[in-house]
Amino acid sequence: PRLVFSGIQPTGIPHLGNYFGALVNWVKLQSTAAPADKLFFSIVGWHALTLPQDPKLLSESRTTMVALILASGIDSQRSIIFHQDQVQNHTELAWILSCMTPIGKLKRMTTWKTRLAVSRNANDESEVDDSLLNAGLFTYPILQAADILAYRATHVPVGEDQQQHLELTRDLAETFNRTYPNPTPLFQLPELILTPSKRVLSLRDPSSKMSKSAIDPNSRILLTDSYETIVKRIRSAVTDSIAGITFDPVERPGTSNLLTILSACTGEAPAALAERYAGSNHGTLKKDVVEAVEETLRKPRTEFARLCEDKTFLAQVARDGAEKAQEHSDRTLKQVRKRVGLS
Ligand code: AQP
Repeated sequence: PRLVFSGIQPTGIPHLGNYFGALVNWVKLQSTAAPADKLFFSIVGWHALTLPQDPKLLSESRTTMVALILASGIDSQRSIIFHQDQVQNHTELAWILSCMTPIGKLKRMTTWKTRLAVSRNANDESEVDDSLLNAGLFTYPILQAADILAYRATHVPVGEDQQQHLELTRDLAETFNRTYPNPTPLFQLPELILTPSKRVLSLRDPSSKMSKSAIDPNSRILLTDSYETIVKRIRSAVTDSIAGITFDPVERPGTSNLLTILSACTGEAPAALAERYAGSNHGTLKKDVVEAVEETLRKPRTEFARLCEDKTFLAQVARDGAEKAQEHSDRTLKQVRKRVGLS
């Protein structure tokens, strides 16, 4: 049987990128899972702390995320939805793994290199200065490895940006198995399930991805946005002044992003859509994107509003999830402690 593990940060309402890049795939995995398969979907609060968070907003986002995962179609009877921060095994395993992780490996993580580049530009210094970045930003890939390995997950659905972190996870699993081989290797190497959908880009700056934490709210469409907001944000999406529609992510990232979104909503390939819209203008394309997005989000939005009325149920889902996650990860940690000599 497969054990699927994936996570999402409680850093705000998910946008179309999170929806197509993560949530929709989780629902697909849930519907195609064999009866013996287990699915764990974690709201990773500790990861959220790598960037400054307003405590009140973070606390609200944690609850909201439970509702949004359910509203997207995850069934709490079938899958385990839980808060990472309610299961201490993650941090304990992360510490043990961090004592086996060469610093050089962490320095090679593209996510870390990007952070460095961003901070360097902000300070306008030629030398890379990491002295002000927090250590959590540097070591969080180890916490991610612990999230996965604590459940001995066999399959991890993630986007391309996370591929390198999964490699690290596999490396750490192997190192642990080699260092503590008896009686049999503890960890099976988790496999990546690469998200099939394309990365959704910012509506205001198509050179970057759509992100919860980007400053301009018009750069993204949230799962809870009203029809009016969707209209406003798609209408103001940055495109180009080239006549007609083609799918060319390099030369026409804004236009191609609209086709990517339409494709994710309708299931039709971006290239096929481009052919159909070849003679149309951006106005026509945008109008159809609005309708497709509205059609896609209507159900989760309504379901979300309904679930938010039932805080007791949401708390119950999180409590049940944490209990099951604890029980499951306890089995791994018991073994880990014994093998390293701390039991
Ligand atoms: N723009 C995107 N297109 C496709 N997939 C995306 N994901 C994120 N942005 C896009 C995928 O969503 C999952 C959960 O993401 P996360 O909340 O754990 O963190 P993130 O990747 O850092 O997403 P954000 O929106 O950019 O959050 P902030 O701004 O808080 O850092 C992941 O599987 C990710 O690939």
